[in-house]
Amino acid sequence: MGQSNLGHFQSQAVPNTQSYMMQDNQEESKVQQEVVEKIVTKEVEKIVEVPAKLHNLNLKSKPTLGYWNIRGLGAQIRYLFHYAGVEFEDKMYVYGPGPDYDRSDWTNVKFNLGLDFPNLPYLLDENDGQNYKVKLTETMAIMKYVCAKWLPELYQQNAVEMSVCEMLQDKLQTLKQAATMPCY
Ligand SMILES: N[C@@H](CCC(=O)N[C@@H](CS)C(=O)NCC(=O)O)C(=O)O
Repeated sequence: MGQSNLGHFQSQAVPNTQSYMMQDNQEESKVQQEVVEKIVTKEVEKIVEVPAKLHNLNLKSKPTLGYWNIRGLGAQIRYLFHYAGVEFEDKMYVYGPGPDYDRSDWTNVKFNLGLDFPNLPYLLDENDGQNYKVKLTETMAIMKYVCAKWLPELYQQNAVEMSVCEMLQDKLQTLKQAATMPCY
């Protein structure tokens, strides 16, 4: 709780930010180059090519999905969990009735969950007994994580299939944006 998620990855892949900022330009581009190489050769390779089962992720872990007690952006993630047969905690925050629309059920905890970009929906996963190693927001990032971990056949078979998924996502997003406001 309260611990930044990015720190976990920075400590593995990115050099100390402060000393990095103090480098002169030449030194800076060398460091930058090293970071990029490290990310491209190690991190991306790991994410794109290695099956989820080999990521040392616990496929039996029980994730927590946080969202309002409505369908909204939460429904698609709930459907995905049901489709994958993954048991999850469906933490629903109460959105108060008008005219006040009290959001305090969420805002009271919003900045205490260790989320880098606190928002709803969020996903907490991979609890090691004390902390969640995975703390995500952004609906699409959450859905891709769920697929990469539990349903790799839907998303990350290879670069071509993945890019087709990305393309469809962007097209659907445009369609959805056009439909959402008129619906509300
Ligand atoms: N880009 C974000 C948007 C998330 C968002 O707008 N969440 C709304 C509900 S649909 C919210 O009430 N967030 C809580 C907050 O802003 O504190 C995503 O796709 O997940």
